[in-house]
Amino acid sequence: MSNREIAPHTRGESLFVGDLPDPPGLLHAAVLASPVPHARVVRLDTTPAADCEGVAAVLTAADVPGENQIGGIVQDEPLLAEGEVHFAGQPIAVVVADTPRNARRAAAAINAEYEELSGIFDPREAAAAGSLIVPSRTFSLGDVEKAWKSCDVVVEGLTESGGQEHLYLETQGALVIPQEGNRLRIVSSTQAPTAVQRMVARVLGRSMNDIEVDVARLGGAFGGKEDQATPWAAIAALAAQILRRPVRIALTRPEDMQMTGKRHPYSSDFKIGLDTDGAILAYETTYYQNAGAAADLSPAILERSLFHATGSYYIPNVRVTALSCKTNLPPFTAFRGFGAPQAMFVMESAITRAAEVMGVDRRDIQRRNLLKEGDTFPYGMRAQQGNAHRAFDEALERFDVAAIEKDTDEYNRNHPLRKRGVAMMPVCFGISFTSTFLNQAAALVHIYTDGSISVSTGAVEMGQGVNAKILTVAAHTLGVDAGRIVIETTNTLRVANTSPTAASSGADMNGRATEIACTAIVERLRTVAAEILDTPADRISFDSDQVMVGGAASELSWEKLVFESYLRRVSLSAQAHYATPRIHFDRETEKGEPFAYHVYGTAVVEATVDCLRGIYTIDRVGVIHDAGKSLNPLVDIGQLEGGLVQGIGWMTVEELLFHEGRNLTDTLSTYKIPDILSVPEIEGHFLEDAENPNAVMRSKAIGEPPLMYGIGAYFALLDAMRAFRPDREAIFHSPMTPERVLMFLHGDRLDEEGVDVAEAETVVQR
Ligand code: LUZ
Ligand code: MOS
Repeated sequence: MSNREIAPHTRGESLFVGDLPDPPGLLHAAVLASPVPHARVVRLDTTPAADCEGVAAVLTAADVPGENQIGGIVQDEPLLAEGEVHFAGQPIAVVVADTPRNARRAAAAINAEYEELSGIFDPREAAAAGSLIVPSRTFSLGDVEKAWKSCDVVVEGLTESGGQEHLYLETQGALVIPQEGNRLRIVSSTQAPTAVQRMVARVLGRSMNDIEVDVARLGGAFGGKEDQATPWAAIAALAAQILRRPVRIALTRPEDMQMTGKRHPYSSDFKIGLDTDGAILAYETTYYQNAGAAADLSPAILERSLFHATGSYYIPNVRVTALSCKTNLPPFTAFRGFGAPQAMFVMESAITRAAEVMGVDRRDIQRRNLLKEGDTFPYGMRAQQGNAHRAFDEALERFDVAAIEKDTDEYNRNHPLRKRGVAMMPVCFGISFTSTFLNQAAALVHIYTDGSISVSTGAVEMGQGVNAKILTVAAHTLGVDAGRIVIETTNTLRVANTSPTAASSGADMNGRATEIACTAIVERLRTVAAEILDTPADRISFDSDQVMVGGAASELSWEKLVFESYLRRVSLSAQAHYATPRIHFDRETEKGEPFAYHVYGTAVVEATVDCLRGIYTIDRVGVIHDAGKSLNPLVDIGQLEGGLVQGIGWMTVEELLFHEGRNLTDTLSTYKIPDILSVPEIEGHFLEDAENPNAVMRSKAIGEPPLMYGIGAYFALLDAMRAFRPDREAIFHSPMTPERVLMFLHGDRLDEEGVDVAEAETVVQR
């Protein structure tokens, strides 16, 4: 949001897809989705639906004029099922009617019969059956086999991390309006306008220049609209093209929760080896990624897991393997962190287990092994800054972790039924798309003859504040008041071939493109100003709507200069393209320099567990975060807090449950996210003097990294639980719901009949 958008947003005046005025003749689409996870569709009779009130058409795969295929990385995903269904929630048919209600009623009237097939839901089972999305990949450094022999301690273990529902406020949707020549204008709630344009063209058998995609803003996305906004736009476009009428689709919350993918659940094995000083000498893991029924972005997410396998640590001998396992669940997809949170959870679990076996503080192992400048990642790149250490040590000091731990110990001694835990969570996150070609962006800047300015880029505003940041870049580069600038909608006619606004790189790359375009105009204006003021061009600069000569304001204003430039037939528009320099990666050797830079930081998380009930609070989180030279500290603190709370949710109360392939948590009464009352006291600070030479205006990307601070909540809870049950081994199975806490604390004291009353009484008396 830019400043101009905040007031209308707050007043509820900003328009989302569902709020746009109905175009004349508007129809509404609803989807028949598979109720079963794996089956042959033996009968699909749409006539009962066609006979329903208000129905304009019922469409199936047979009605797709182009390719019935929306797979991006792998061509394995039909838009509408053909013959077989592979997950519960898979779209089979589309009904278009005069009202959303009539469309949904008619969809329910379709007569479909299924011959159910056996399904696979567990990633390890899928791997054992050879059901993989793509071949497995392994990153390695040094020689783990040799290294195990020199370790004093080697421990192994297993971790599970659950999926996560995006729960963007605005559900998936699109509005498609046929234009002259049956070209289509699509307003889509997507992070990837070009992906929508490309896939719609493909499905409809059209060329991309027949399809315009426009995005004003999204009501949240979190990765859920990077790939998975596309089918809904394609479904509406299919109906609009065939019927030559405007069509809107907007999923209800339960539809969205049942039909769309979420964060990938992972099941992982780890093995870690250390010397008696706590130096990690070797680390080995296998990640079983539950990819669901189609590839979607899973291979890229798998890759990012490998890139983040060692978290914030330098480990000289590493071998990490990742398998993308095909199951009969909805295709899991991008979610803030994109595979990195899953990998970091495994790393922290391994360290925690090692600390437990060695009888040392987890924090000492963490600190001992933090990345230093020049250390090599398993993928060959070297750490460029010493900010992992700086952030960790500043967190220790600023939040006085020694005092917190002392208080915690004392609290735990004095409270038999309540225990506290403290965990530090260091984060290191690579910035850039891991697919090198996606690291490009463009901007189009117009200055109108009255001096007002219009900026278009490929960045999509989804509440993350990218427009505010681009506004800052444009105002700074042009030397004008931000009030002169409008950030336009993201539109494929103005900025083409956009990468998704994803990978935390939206402001970085589109900001750079904006800077380049503005600089080109500034250079032209400088020449005109030099002529008018009769002074060398290198003495001219622009500041606060004034032309400056040698740093002092001249009599020439921005507006006068702009109009004078127009009269002299100087172009007041510029288009610019930015491609992140230097980055490369070789998938043969699995080595390269895939990231422009890394973001670092450390959180200190404090939690209290009620050991009788299993309920808990995350009390306080202190964060030292490396934001470079923040482009907008208010936006960045907002991202830090929001990401952190989302990460805490993933690790604690957000439990995504499937039973036999059916989502049991498809409403807000069954899927819990943190509410405002459960949000901890958060104290976030940015690392000082952390200017980043590798991003726009020396800033750093912010979107995803803070989510991973939330992983600390798991380990703070675990410490509290183990203060109550020091006899039990740590478990690494997230989310740590109150039920799971209770089972850890007392589960072994229940007999088969239920509660062992004598034991329970003893527990109460303690
Ligand atoms: N999307 C993507 C992402 O296509 N590639 C990435 O590397 C990535 N990383 C984070 C979030 N989304
Ligand atoms: Mo994303 S997980 O769409 O940056």
